[in-house]
Amino acid sequence: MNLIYVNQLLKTINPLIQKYTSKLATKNSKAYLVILTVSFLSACASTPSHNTATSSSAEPSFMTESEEKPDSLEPYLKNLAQLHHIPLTDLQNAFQDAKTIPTVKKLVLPPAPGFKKNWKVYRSRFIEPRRFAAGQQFWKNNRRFIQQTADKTGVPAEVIVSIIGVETIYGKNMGNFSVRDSLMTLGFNYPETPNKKARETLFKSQLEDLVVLCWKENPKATPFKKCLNQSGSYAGAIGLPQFMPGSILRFAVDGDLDGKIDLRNSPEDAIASVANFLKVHGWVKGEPVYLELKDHEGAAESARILADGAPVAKLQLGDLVAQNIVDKNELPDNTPSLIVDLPSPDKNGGTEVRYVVGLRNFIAICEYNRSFFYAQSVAEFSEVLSGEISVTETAAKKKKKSTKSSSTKNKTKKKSSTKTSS
Ligand SMILES: [Ca+2]
Repeated sequence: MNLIYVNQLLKTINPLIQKYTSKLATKNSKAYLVILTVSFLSACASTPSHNTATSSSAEPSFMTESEEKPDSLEPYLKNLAQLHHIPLTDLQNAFQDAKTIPTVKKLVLPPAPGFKKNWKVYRSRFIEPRRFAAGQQFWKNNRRFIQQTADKTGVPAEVIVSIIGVETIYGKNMGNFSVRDSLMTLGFNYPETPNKKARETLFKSQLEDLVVLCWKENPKATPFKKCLNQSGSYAGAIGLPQFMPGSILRFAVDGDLDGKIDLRNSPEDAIASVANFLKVHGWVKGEPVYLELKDHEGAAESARILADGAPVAKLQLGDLVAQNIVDKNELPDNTPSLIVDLPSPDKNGGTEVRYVVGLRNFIAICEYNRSFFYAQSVAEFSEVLSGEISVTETAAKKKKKSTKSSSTKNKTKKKSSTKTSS
């Protein structure tokens, strides 16, 4: 969500970690780390956003490793008690058994030097038959409420369903780290990286949001502690849509109108919250998420020059039409646009790059998770869910089918990789 680079990164690789943690529960930690590293390297986009999850199956033994509480926790709690009018003893009790989790620290380390993100690999992790089948079922089970929400917010049903699928496979991978302990680990004991200080500030702020959120709902010792200690991703993201505590406070919605926000157990709350988040972050009803380039080599070359990797719509669609990059369409010429580059390095040192034109709704999805790979995966998975393309088809094939144009491939060799797209 509105979070940081690292959060995004975490979230991007999260489903992979979930997948492997459950498999590796009985294996030794060395094997775990090797596979974890491989999954990180193969799937992580460079600029991803907020959160992550982990397997909700039995906890692997490595997760029980822990360290003592940081010394600076006590003054932090005193400050929170004063700021938010929470009895200090309740706060202290709720953190009495809090633990730093070494695994969480390992999971936020940057990828190994030389790692190159790969769009095709990334996409294949998210757009696959199992997630698609689960998405169809989730949509069917909640069809009426999803449609009502789409009508109310202007966010299409398939986009809402897509996000919840990409996040957690509809609740299958919501994570089983203590949110309290994950956020305490990252807020007080972030690994020694250049951005350590900024990250600690951010995670301390999320921990504060968690405290506020839990106290608001449960101003009594036992339920308060239980709320803090609820399970989530190793970055502290919660529930079906993997909202960070701060996003729950600011953007979550009580969809089923039972007076509580429960993103873990209420599909309606999750659906309404995802749609509200996108609406608040600039979703434009009826506008596509992205446009394909024109199917000629020159369009991709022009796009390459304009691509800067930043999730900011600083271009205007009319200019891209004038430059023969996209077809003229019904959208106004001043529609904010950006070039999205999605590189797939190959074994021979070349890089095939898929370019698309992102529009305002692409940016809204980037607010959820600041990654081109993430946003484009959500967009293309929504196309699969709505039946525009099959789960085994790529969007490029869809384009060829719809334009019935020549077989010229829309790809270029990327000449430099100074950008930080996705
Ligand atoms: Ca509710």
